[in-house]
Amino acid sequence: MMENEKKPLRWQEPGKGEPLPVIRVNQLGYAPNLPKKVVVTAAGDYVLTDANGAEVKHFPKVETKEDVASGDSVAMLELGELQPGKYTLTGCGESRAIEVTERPWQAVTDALIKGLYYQRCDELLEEHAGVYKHPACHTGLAEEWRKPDPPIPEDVRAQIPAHFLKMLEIPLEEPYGEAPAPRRLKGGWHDAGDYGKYVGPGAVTVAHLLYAWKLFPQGCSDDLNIPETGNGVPDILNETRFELEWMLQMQRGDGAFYHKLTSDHFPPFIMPEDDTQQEYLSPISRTATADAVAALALASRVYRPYDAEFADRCLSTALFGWKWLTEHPERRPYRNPFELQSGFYGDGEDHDERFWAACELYAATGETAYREAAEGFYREVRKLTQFGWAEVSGLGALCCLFDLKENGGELLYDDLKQAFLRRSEWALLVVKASGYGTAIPANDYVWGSILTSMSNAMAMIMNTLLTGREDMRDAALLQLDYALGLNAMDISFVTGYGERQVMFPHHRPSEADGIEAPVPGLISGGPNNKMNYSTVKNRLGDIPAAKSFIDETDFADMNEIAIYWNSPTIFTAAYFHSLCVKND
Ligand code: 9MR
Ligand code: ZN
Repeated sequence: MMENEKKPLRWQEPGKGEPLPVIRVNQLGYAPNLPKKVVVTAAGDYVLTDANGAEVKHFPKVETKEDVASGDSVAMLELGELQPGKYTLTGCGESRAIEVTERPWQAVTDALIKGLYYQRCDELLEEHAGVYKHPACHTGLAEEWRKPDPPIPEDVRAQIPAHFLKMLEIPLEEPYGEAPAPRRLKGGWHDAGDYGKYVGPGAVTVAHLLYAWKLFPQGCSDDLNIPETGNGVPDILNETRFELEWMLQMQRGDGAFYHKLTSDHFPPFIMPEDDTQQEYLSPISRTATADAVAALALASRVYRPYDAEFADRCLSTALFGWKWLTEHPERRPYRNPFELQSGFYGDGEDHDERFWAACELYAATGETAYREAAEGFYREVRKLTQFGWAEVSGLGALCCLFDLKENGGELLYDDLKQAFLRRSEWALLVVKASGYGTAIPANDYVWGSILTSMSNAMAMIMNTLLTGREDMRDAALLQLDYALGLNAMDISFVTGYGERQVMFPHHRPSEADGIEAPVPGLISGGPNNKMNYSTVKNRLGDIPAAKSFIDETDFADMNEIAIYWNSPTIFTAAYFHSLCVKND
């Protein structure tokens, strides 16, 4: 089943073309026993009718109020309990179809996981990838990057922004021993719209997937039509292992992990098999090392029932990485070589990564030394509800709250739980402050704002799992709704899904493959009004934050896709899909 038909609709720049519809919905529909929230952007009377035209619900004299992030005047309507069926909401001279089905998000949940399969650095066969097949890619031998930075001429230095100059003051990490022979690394996912592979972001993605599977196995399909389907291992674990096998190859001889494996420039918009630039193993980083340790320790637990040899390999690699970390306790952010101009993923703090790693090692081994280490780092972590590539405290919280539980003791369980619950209240407040129910503060539409929404969704789902609170669950559901169309642009951010979907993501294969529809199951980073290129400013002018978005390939800062944006969406979608399965 391929979603390769290009839909005629595409998003239009604000103020141009047809006005957007007054009624905004989750374009994939709603589940019978969960809230069904829609947003209307004009005051007036609204009527919900069923397939026979009979009135089901009347919303008289709906009043709107301003949504700060979008500048729209909006009201949110709750459609209430509805039997599966086709409905129509009518008001202000417009109608919109609304569908209620038993499993509205099954297909998109599966597609988001399958989206990672399409990111595999590998040959994609027609039987699994359909028209998106391609030959093997990035098959050359990677070299370790050992070039010292060239001196920067004074006139160039004068033009370099201060924060960048500060970064250049950090010494490059020392290489270890003799330069290793160039070697071929296999597998791993292409990170995003580029073909680089980065250990930290990969580890975070792995964790989202493994926890999604641990907490909501019923939400994760075992029939994704990937090469391993039917091998007796759940497909979400099959897909995740593809990244883990690559990560295992990213450990340096002394236990540290290379930060990334990339070429020294982003390639043009060509297919992966045509990207034959030299790939480099970058210098190591402490964040990458701790992230890999954590993900591999977690993997050792998850995969043990299926493959003890693989589990052992993950654990021994993690332990070796941890040894390096304990021998290198001083903080040092990743220092990128000046001329290795791929993604940076610089992160000034590594206590959250070390915290997460220590938690996972304690869970994997039961040894108190790891618990003590985790307790030490816990005193310094604050952002327990964040799950992105830079801030991983939330992943440590997942481990403590759902795996270690009471074994975590007073600090890592009782105290952490209270702190976590307190912090997740903030996510709920953000949702309540937003007219569209979006968990992105109006002043925080950053590069990859979808991560903020989904990170908060994860936190609110964890809250509801711990407390049973429905307000938290419902606010989390609004984030899935947001991704699938309940937003200021009436757009579904997931390629291949929804009535008006992202069609031109910043994604090299989608542009280069000659196929009209983009590769399906990939989520766009969404609106960003912080780092917009000057071309964006020229095009959009002074547009509200939640509308700082252009569905065009050029705009990496708004419309790129990334593995670690798919994965928290998978966590969220799998949770809600699992509720539908249970309700059956
Ligand atoms: O997701 C990253 C975002 O948080 C940063 O603001 C941005 C700029 O540094 O980089 C993003 O990551 C990109 C990475 O550097 C290279 N591959 C594509 C990633 C997604 O845009
Ligand atoms: Zn590749």
